[in-house]
Amino acid sequence: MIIEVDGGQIETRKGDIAAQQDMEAVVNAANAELLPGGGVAGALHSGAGPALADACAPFAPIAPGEAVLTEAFDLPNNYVIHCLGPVYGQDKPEAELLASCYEKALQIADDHSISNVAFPSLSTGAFGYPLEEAVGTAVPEVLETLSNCPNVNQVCFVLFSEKDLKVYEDYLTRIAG
Ligand code: AR6
Repeated sequence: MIIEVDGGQIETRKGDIAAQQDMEAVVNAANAELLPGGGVAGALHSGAGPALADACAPFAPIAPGEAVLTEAFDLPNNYVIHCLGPVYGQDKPEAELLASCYEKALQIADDHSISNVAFPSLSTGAFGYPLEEAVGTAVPEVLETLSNCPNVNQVCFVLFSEKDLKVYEDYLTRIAG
């Protein structure tokens, strides 16, 4: 689904974050060391090739809530923005740290004149953040930050399952309505 919001467009789609041909930047659900891992990080590093880990090395380690930018190498994008989401129940305050990832990623995109950015659902896989709770932080933060990022026109949430997509779409339908 696509909704028009203050400052641009929000889109949701089901898919693989490593296969987003039309996005200038994709966001990585990274680990602190910015190394290849499972889930999103595994998919992006394997799509980008080993040069991505080399490009990440000078920035590591990063703290929960932080974001850093690299090239995207063999991915079909220009940039990867690596975010370290909070581990649920461990890195606190979780909601603030999760919001910070979305805010900083969009600010970095804006600073680099990146017009569209695709996010996975940060922290809701290996890091254990309950999806409904994460959506209630991620979406409002994106809406607020997007309105202050004149260069970013579109944010796309790329969800891996039909079930996750529905949670995002139900939330957006509620707030858009
Ligand atoms: N495309 C889109 N979404 C995906 C993909 C994909 N290819 N693969 C998984 N998801 P996760 P986290 C979904 O675990 O919770 C890594 O090992 C997944 O279903 O990738 O922030 C890193 O190295 C879930 O909804 O990220 C870190 O150590 C969401 O993306 C750690 O996991 C996030 O799942 C980060 O954990």
